[in-house]
Amino acid sequence: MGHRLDDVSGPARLAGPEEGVSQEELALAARNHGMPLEALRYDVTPPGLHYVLTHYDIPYTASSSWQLTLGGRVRRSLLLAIADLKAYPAVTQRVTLECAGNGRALLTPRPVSQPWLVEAVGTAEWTGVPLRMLLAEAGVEPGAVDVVFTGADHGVERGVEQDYQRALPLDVAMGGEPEVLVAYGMNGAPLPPQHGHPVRLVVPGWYGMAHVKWLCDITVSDTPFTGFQQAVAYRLRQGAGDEGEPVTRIAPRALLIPPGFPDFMSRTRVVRPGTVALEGRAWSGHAPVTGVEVSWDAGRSWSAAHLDGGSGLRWAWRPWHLDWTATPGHHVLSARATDAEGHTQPLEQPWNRGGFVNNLVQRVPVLCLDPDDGT
Ligand SMILES: Nc1nc2c(c(=O)[nH]1)N[C@H]1C(S)=C(S)[C@@H](COP(=O)(O)O)O[C@H]1N2
Ligand SMILES: [Mo]
Repeated sequence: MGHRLDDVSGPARLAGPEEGVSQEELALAARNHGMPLEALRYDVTPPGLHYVLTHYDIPYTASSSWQLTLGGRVRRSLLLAIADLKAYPAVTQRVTLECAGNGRALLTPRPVSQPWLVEAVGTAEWTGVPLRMLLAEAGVEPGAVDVVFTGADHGVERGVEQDYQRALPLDVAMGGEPEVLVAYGMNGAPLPPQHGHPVRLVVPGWYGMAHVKWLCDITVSDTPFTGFQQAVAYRLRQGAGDEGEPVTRIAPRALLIPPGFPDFMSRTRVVRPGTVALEGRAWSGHAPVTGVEVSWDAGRSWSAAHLDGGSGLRWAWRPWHLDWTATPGHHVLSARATDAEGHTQPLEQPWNRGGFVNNLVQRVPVLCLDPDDGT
């Protein structure tokens, strides 16, 4: 096995019927941590609790010497230091970020990759320059179709050595709605190393893979980008040979703030009989969330929850709440979000080879204690 690298360019391997999570998956899970779900209580995820996903190593980067190049099909190339970026008007947006692989480890069969349950999410206030301003300054030439973003991290993935690179269609990059940011601030401070210090892309409403960290180059291209993370990874495939649809915007999801208190090993929630205030968050990258329903009988019946907060923060998760009267015994709680375009969450797993865009409704096992048992 000494010099073996993973197989070239196919989609992720599928785990066998009885195959548990391997030490390789555990190593990924330990590096790429999720947001503890109790942190759903915060409007903005506190530092260190936001999920992290990094394909290769976190590069060691200094903002003092950082330079961002912008070139390709433009009238004049730009070379931008952090101070140059800060000279543009700053825009701050509250954005909920979610990994496209969120929910993957719950799939059957399981695609072997970063084994997320449902915790690959977080919300931050990102500050930076609108990308369209930098592109306007450089002057996009006719014929441009894609804008390619390169991170400073480097690795090998399924046999392909690469810099982390992703592209956006020109209309999305120039769009203004959502405002794509070249961000240098997170929650009012410089970006931490794991979130892309000193500069990253932020694409509100799109899954995480589009938000390129440690951004060092922007290239406007007159041909569609076919790099690994665009053409091989992050596509919705049923069969290994399918071309597949690209992964883009975040499908709706609602999550519960875990009610009661947990059992250490099983993480089963424990509550006492009576009124339990159920609360959570919901978001969608397609359109604003218009409804959340809650079930306490494993999805057989649903009750409408109250949506809280205004609709002013379009790209951030929205709080919701509903009281539940808990009775002694075992229960399974679920929540389901629907957005203004009618997208909702399935009750059956939306399976694909990469385990992307799996917004199957969450199932939260709860044990309600029986006071007559002396507990
Ligand atoms: N340069 C670079 N950017 C990257 C990645 C990466 O590995 N390298 N991972 C992407 C993926 S898959 C996700 S989900 C988000 C995670 O962002 P976060 O770690 O700040 O939460 O970053 C994206 N940007
Ligand atoms: Mo991701």
